[in-house]
Amino acid sequence: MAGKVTFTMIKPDAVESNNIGAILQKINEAGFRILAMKYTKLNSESAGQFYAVHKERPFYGDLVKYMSSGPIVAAILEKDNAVADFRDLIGATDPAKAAPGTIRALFAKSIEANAVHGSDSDENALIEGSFFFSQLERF
Ligand code: IDP
Ligand code: MG
Repeated sequence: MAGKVTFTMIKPDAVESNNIGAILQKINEAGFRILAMKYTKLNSESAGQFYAVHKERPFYGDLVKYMSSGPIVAAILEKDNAVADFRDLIGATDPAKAAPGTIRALFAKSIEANAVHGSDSDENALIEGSFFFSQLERF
């Protein structure tokens, strides 16, 4: 499945603002198929684990607090060139720098509360997808 799937989360700010439906519509319109989806909540331990790669960055503590502050939607998405195309669809990390029409430009509140996550490589898409979903081979 390398190259064909990516992993996303709709983050607490976007869930709180009732933007799950609008964001999923954007994702579908861009040609992504939802292979698995879960509405759930991270506690601080699991958010810390998910973002462990950012442990040394100054915003890590705040990020863990934010990502465990409310429910999220986790999903595995399928499309050719999924990782790169999804990063294009969501836009830059900082919504002030995200291209017009991207999900972060439309829905993000701040560089931290930036509406959605998108994997940055095929390898991380598998690691992150496995964090929330078992039996990935079925996809
Ligand atoms: P990405 O989500 O665009 O891949 P990363 O650099 O991987 O961005 O950072 C992970 C998450 O950490 C971001 O989506 C955002 O929520 C948060 N973050 C990144 N940079 C900052 C920052 O400078 N201040 C506060 N939060 C940040
Ligand atoms: Mg990242």
